[in-house]
Amino acid sequence: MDLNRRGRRAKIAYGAKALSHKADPNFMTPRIKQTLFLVLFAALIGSVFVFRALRTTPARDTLSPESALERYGFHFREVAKSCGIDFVHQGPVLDAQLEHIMPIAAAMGASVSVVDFDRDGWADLYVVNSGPGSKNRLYRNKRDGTFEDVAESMGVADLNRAGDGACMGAVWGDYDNDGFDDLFVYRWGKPELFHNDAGKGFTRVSAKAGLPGWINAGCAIWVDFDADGHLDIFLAGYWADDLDLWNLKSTKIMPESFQFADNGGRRYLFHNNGDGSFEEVSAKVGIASTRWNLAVAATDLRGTGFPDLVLANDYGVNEFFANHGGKRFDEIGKESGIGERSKSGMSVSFGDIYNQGRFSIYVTNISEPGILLQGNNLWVPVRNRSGDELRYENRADSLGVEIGGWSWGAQFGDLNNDGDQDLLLTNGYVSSDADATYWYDYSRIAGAHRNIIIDAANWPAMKGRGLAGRQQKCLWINRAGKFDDIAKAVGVTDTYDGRAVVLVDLWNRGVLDAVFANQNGPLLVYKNTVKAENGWVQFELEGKKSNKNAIGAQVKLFWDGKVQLQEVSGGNGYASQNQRRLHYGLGGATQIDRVEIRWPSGQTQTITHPDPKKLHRVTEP
Ligand SMILES: [Ca+2]
Ligand SMILES: [Ca+2]
Ligand SMILES: [Ca+2]
Ligand SMILES: [Ca+2]
Repeated sequence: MDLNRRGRRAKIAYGAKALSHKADPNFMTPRIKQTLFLVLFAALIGSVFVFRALRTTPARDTLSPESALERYGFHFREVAKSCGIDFVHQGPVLDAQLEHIMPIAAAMGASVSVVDFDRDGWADLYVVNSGPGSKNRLYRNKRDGTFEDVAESMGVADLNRAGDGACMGAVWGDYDNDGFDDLFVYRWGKPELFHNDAGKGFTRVSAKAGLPGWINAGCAIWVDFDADGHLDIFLAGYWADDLDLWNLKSTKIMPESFQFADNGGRRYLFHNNGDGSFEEVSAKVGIASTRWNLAVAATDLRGTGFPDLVLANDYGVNEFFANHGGKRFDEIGKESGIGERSKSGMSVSFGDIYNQGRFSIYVTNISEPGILLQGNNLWVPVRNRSGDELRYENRADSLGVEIGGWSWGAQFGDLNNDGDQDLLLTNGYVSSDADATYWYDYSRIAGAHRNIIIDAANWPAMKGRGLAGRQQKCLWINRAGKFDDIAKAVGVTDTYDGRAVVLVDLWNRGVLDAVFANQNGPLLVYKNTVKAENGWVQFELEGKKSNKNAIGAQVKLFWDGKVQLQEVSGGNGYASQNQRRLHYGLGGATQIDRVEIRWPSGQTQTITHPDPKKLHRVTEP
């Protein structure tokens, strides 16, 4: 609305300027030509691709750790090397017919997920690689501030062999409820399930599970969609299913449109039969879509007791699959307000940003100053509407979390333990040393006819140029529902091409540390220091009737006149999985009124006055 108006004004202004040159036969200088193309690009891509004066709040200048601690209550220090982590991601190398656009065709694969695979109470990290023959890492937490890679000896390293595809991400879930988290790895290629053998090794069980031979996956999560106590897998495709990206029969593999592409990969819902096998039931429950998917997250948004699915799609609108009793799903993106506009969705996360016991939804997109402004979305539930009347409105602009560059993964978490959920975002597409950028050519192809766009052979060669690279990450601190980007001030200063970000208390200190996975870049570990006066409390849940991981449990903390809702998650953001342990900041409060847990089984439990500054392990009654 407001955004469109401004956009139209900007376009008209550009148009008038160009027309005034009409008498001059040489007016089409390369610069004007480029500008015209970019305007055309915006017009063709539709209302959400608009020009307007940027109203960003630039990241504050850097501060000393002491000043940051004083002013904001926390600061980060990047410590990957000193804690023994030297991982550098290698991107996929696809069919040579894509060589001219390889940096953007193969721009994904950096992923990180948190697990305590050996159940020693200390968080470990699993990181996937994507280059031919490259190795994944499983970093075991040695409890002394360092990590060691045990992927090779555990049998989960060598997962990028020729013929198997390239890893895109991994999520952990205890599918057989034996107490140890099992590993699901998804690729542009063969999906794999590994059984965790009591933390001592892993056994590949993909064949027994009945997984398909090939899926060009964009994302996957663990979710118990029918609340039967067994974790199911939801997985969505990016590229079309029949493509082998290493042996292309045709180059007509690209999206058919930058706005409404429907020629991507299909969705899969693997129902866990409880005996180690899975049945694919997407058609049976009414989930059918072939949009180019990049992210999904599940939670019960409608208060039915069953988890709904929110999907962020590239080259199109987002989807909201409403879960009806674990038996049927309806796509209500448009009705709910989150599927109205086509953008380039890349991450989904849920956060109770106002401490009112309800989730808002954050989905990231693309914003490039002066060229393309989609803006990220923060969908806040409209007051007093729930169930089938549930509606969301996008408040990203007014709350200050709209502009985040070429955005990828984003996570909510209370980074300074003041009781308000903050938001951490990673970004950047393709960095290069070249002065020239690919934006002009990118806009030309984006504005072209379907038959042109769809054929990779028509995409202009990148020739070493970058596209929206070297971007400063965003860390928005939440002050009573208003967000302020202080990333640089608190020490988050890298400009790698970020993809995934996770939040995890790596050293059991009662704070959330952050780990970033970067495309063709190093894994970064940002260690958090929070001022001691701010309290916190953590909960680790174990289901009995519910799935053992308690994925899907909703937990409300009541304290200091506030309530904060969090949920145990089986994967969210982009290609990532946070710790399942729930972490709440308490600010200056020294007492907690109560905690209300709604287990995935539907059972509710209340704990009164749990001690602050403590991790509580809670088993389902
Ligand atoms: Ca561990
Ligand atoms: Ca298990
Ligand atoms: Ca299930
Ligand atoms: Ca906070």
